[in-house]
Amino acid sequence: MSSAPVSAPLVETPAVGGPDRPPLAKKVLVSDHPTWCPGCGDFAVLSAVQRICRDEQIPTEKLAMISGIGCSSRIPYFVNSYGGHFIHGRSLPFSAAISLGRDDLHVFNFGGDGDGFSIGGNHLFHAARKNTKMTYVIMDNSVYGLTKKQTSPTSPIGFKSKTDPWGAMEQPVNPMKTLLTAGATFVARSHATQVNHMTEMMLRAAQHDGFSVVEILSECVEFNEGAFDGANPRKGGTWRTIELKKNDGSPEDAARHDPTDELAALKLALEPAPGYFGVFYEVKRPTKNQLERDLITKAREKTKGASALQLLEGTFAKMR
Ligand SMILES: Cc1ncc(C[n+]2csc(CCOP(=O)(O)OP(=O)(O)O)c2C)c(N)n1
Ligand code: SF4
Ligand SMILES: [Mg+2]
Repeated sequence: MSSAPVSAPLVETPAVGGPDRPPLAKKVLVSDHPTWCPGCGDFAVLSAVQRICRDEQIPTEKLAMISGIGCSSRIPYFVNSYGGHFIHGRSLPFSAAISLGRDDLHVFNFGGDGDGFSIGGNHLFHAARKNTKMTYVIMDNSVYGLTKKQTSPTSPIGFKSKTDPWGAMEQPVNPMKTLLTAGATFVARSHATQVNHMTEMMLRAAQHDGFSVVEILSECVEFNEGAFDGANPRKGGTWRTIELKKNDGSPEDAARHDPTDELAALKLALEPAPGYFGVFYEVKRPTKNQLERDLITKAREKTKGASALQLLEGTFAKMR
């Protein structure tokens, strides 16, 4: 899934599945014991991430699991890989630096609705437009879980919380609309109870060359119980998936969604809650990783492979 590294890793480890290393088993990706409340939707998200890393045989030393702060952001503790639990809302620029410096790594970024759309909202916008290669998994429970029930940017109007004891009054963020208009090149949505669908969306996101985002509705059983039952058929809800175009010329294909059509994606995003699930948008655009690689190559050609010291000395010489 990755392209040539900007800088080579310090230590080369044997290839998984090769003579010196067995195929990657899911248990190898497990680290520590998750500390979430029993029944929390985040368990299913963790399991799906470990499943795709196992299925894709991504060696643990090629994985970087980064997060902000929140219950959802605990994920890096539970995956055996490089990891970072960063400042609330600030994990995207941190992940971008890792991706640009070591683009042989698969960078996953995890966070909650508060981390992504509230304190980290500004970083989300710029990470999306820059198209730095990483996969951002937003575990949306429509509440601040870790800090024990405050209104979050995705809490619906009327949601009673410690910050809105009489019910939330403000218009919530529409995650799909926000991500599309910010310029993300892969935007998908899923539900933690729909395990196969969620795993498929995360896999597609991880295979995307660019900034990919999956919003996963992940129930906080402690502070927002039943919030996403409306999309859960086992709880009497309606599960509406996006059927993607097959380009097979059939009459029914006309009604299917073209994921490169931004306006069609926005139309789907505007559907009232619980809305649609699947791939809303998927396009190719040069990544910041590629643009920087090209720039470095051109600069090296121009300076005829001079070392950093020689360049510095040359600059000082011109200043004399
Ligand atoms: C700079 C800063 N501001 C506020 C906090 C307090 N805080 C910790 S987690 C959190 C919200 C978490 O909500 P969300 O991102 O939705 O994650 P969840 O716990 O719901 O998974 C807040 C406000 C903090 N740790 N750091
Ligand atoms: S408080 Fe909510 S989000 Fe946090 S671990 Fe418990 S159920 Fe999950
Ligand atoms: Mg939350």
